[in-house]
Amino acid sequence: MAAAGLLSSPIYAGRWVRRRLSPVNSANIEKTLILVKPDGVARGLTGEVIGRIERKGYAIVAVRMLHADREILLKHYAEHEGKPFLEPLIEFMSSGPIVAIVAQGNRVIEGFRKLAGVTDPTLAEPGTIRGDLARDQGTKVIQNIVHGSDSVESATREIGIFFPEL
Ligand code: IDP
Ligand code: MG
Repeated sequence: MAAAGLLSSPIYAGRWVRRRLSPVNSANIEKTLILVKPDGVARGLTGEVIGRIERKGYAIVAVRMLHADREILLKHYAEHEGKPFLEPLIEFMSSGPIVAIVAQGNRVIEGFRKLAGVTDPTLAEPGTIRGDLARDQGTKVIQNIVHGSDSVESATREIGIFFPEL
């Protein structure tokens, strides 16, 4: 009763709403680059991925569907140069259309990686995109529905590759 009384007071409710909606530390507002990979697009999971990002509360600030070529993918996956899965990865990522998304929010880089789950879909926790929607298919490259930037530096670099106009 007392709590309801407090919340129904316009001044208190206004403060409560502001506290809940505004980030405590606005310095942590980030952008991240998310890709729905060819397996996700082919299976009609683009809406599911975007829905999960939105339901978590992050803002979608840009979306683009494209068929990525080798050149753009070599740039995007530069950190994996020399690894045995790079060639199969490039082949897989260029096998069909992908959807590139920029999401924004407080600590969105870490937050989206939590939503995605770990790289190996067999080990990804149920409740995550990879844990719920992907499985080991015995392919040379792990097909796991989504990519998400792993640091502020990667996010800036990757957004520049897929959205040079931003
Ligand atoms: P991440 O996507 O979880 O950040 P990364 O290590 O950056 O994982 O690898 C990029 C992508 O390369 C993965 O999402 C997956 O598709 C593929 N990949 C990573 N490690 C392996 C591996 O050991 N074997 C096959 N494919 C892999
Ligand atoms: Mg990565």
